[in-house]
Amino acid sequence: MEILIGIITVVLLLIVIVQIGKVRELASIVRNDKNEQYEINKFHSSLGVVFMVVLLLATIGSFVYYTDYILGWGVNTAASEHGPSIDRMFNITLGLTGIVYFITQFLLFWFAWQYRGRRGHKAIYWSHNEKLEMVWMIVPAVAMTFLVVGGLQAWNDVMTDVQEGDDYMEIEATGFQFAWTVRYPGRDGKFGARDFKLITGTNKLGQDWTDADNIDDFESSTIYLPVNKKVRVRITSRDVLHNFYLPHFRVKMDAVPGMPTYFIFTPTVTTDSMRTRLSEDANWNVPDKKDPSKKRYETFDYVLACAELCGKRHYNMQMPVKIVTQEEYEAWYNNQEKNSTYLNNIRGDKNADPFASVASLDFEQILAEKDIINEKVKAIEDATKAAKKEKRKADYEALSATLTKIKEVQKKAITSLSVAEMKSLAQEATQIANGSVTPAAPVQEATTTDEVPGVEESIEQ
Ligand SMILES: [Cu+2]
Repeated sequence: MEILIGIITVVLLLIVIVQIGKVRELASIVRNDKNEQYEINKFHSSLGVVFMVVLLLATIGSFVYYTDYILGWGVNTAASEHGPSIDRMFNITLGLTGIVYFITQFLLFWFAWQYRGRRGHKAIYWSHNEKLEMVWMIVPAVAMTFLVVGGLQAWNDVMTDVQEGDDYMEIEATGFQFAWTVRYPGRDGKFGARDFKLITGTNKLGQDWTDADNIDDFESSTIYLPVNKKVRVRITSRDVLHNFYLPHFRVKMDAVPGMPTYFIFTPTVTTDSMRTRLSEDANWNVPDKKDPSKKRYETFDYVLACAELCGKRHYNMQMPVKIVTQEEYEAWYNNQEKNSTYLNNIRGDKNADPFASVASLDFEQILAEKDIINEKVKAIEDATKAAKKEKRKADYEALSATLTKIKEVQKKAITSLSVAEMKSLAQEATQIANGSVTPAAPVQEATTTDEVPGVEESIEQ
């Protein structure tokens, strides 16, 4: 309300000033007073110069004030491989348009002041000036060509699709009013087929359950990605236009219903490293508004947002993004497979499940074998930690070696699609774990085990 009153006051004041000016002008015409007109010209052109100075100072001031928020500057440098090329384009464009802005604004107001109507001055009539016209055509043409060609080059670099043999992973993001659904392809690396006609309350992506590739696909409410790994995002929409926007990675692509788009990028800064980077910035070293017990940088997360005005809760279309190390990613991934949309929502539903009659669904068995392997890994991990904590050096070394070995098995199990192979991997893991029961070195002291009986038990599993 106060703002409205303020605006109305300013508008009314301006009207009053304009009216007074008009009255003065009319009066001088009636009196046929030329001097009065020259005075008015001088006053107006001087006001213009004052306005110019204020405007240009305000431009510089706001630039300095917001430097910490400008993409590509300070802590806001891009966190992806292609990001710097986009930042460079932004900066070149900002620099060039900035220079043009200062020159043209200066000329605009300076001309109005320098060439105001004055006694004894008469305007020259110029029909045209070829030299001048060439200059103001060629200079912008060269500048524009430079910007467009540079932009096109950056665009082509960024938008080149993955080639055969590339090492990359794929996720799928579907926008709908008002959230994102992010799907991972599961251990087969393939997304199952979708059909919008199959969309229901339990099948929000319209996955076709007769396509076995869908069985291991799972959704996640946070995007997890390993650092330095190329990721191709399939972008789709279920209703209206949305836009898949990851500002920190300079990723931005429309999500169009009925027309899949994509974006390929490689995140280069983990969430943890980004937090460390932000901790060095004063703006981030303040208590977080939502959780004052923590600093702002401590609660930082990368974010996926929607950058297309898509409806009244458009602002709500956010999803946290975590960039983690390869090991952290695998640990996370290992726990996600059981969230397969098929296993959670469809399995056992007689009407919807085409595999209902298949008593031993391979995927379920594969996950069961995987659980055995994960259990063994966990036991060795715990034993290794305990040995480290109790400073049993020889035990620790032996267990570390075992851990490396068993983790290799675990790694193989992440992508295996065969029940038989998973069974043999589970056996292998069990053997490795059992083999580590006797510590390699005889340094083992009875007292140590007595103090921590749990350690030996967990090794023996
Ligand atoms: Cu949206």
